[in-house]
Amino acid sequence: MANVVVVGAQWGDEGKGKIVDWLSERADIVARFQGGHNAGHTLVIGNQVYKLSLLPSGIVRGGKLSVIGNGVVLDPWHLEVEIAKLQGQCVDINPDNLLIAENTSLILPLHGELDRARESAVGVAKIGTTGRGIGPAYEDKVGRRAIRVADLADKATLELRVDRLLAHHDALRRGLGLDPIDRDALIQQLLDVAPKVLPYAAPVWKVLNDARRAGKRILFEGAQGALLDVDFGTYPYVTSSNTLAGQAATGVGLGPTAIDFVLGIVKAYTTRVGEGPFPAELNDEDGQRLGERGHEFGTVTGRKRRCGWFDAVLVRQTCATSGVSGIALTKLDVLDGFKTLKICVGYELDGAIVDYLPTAADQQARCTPVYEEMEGWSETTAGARSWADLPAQAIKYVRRIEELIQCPVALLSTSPERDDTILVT
Ligand code: 2SA
Ligand code: MG
Repeated sequence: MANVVVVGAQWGDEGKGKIVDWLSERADIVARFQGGHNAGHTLVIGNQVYKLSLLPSGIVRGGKLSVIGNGVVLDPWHLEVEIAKLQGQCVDINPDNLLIAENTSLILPLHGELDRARESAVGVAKIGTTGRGIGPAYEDKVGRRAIRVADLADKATLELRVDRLLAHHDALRRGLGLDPIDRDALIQQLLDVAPKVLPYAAPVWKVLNDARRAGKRILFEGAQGALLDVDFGTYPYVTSSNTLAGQAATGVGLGPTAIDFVLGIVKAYTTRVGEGPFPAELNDEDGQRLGERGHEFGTVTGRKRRCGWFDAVLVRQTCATSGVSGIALTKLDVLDGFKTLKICVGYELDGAIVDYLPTAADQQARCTPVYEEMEGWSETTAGARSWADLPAQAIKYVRRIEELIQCPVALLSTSPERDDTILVT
């Protein structure tokens, strides 16, 4: 398959990192198209553990071009730190294997500050963001006052852009009781960091269109998950970008015809970090056990993830909104040893059964899950490398999921190890 988009089909943390790494072997280019350093991908390669949040996963593999597309919001200081950290782990990073779109908007320190100030000001109404400035940076992009990578190359342009930006931010900061921004200091900070970013800057849209014509294979690496999409997620408890597969094209400067296959990454149960609706959430021993066995803590913030049973209603919905061609089912082994498993197959809303999550917040809050029960398995599935290694009940569980979400399972991942992956044919 030529160009594959990998997207999370739940609330993120489905295990995209490993699958992207597995697929990157078959790709020439790995591209990020949305989000920023709010993402967290853990890659285990041999005895090395790499933690990536902004850089595409392809960076740890030699001979690939990694690309940060215009749909991403980029914190240049974080970029510098992440590059240095990986270089410390002997990963080669240079302008030959990393490109950043010139029209990528920047995350500035004021964005992080604003993100955190807002979150603490609203108390219980908070979103539960990663505090990385993602939302405020996207607001400035859409508000047409962002500073973009290309602006770093010219001092006069940069000054104009900063003035435009601060006219907005200083007014906003007054309302939150924050001091105005020191204009000259910010300009100097940007000029200082510019040499760390500009060597990678390129017209990514052109590079990728040319690469496509030359028959190169592109792997699009999504961050977060479909239920955090700013349009189709559990708004307002979402991130500020489009996380659905359609964004892969716009987020790098290709058209939708560039996409050949959409792989949705789906965890065998459900987790969510941050606030917001979660119909199948478990606040009992089963939920506790899923969290412990699945090591459900955020890569970026270390926050404990909320856990629940597999919600087939939500995944059927996200497979539809992302046009998923096939799914990769991950972390099946976390379910090993449960006597009984439950799958959410519908919601009861005001006495009726609904087969999708309604948009209205009050209706979402009144949705209670309708479960189907399945017998579990006592054997271990961790590390299974073929279909034949799986207990019959586990196969039944996977097949039932396929049926319910109306989408085939293309891959099955049975441990964080790259080779513990079953290609389902
Ligand atoms: P933000 O910071 O504005 O994007 O936060 C808005 C909501 O989006 C959620 N969000 C995430 N949820 C799961 N995983 C994410 N990335 C990290 C990871 C999370 C971590 O992959 O491990 O380390 O905590 C991610 N990024 C954003 C966030 O929880 C809010 O609900
Ligand atoms: Mg993650």
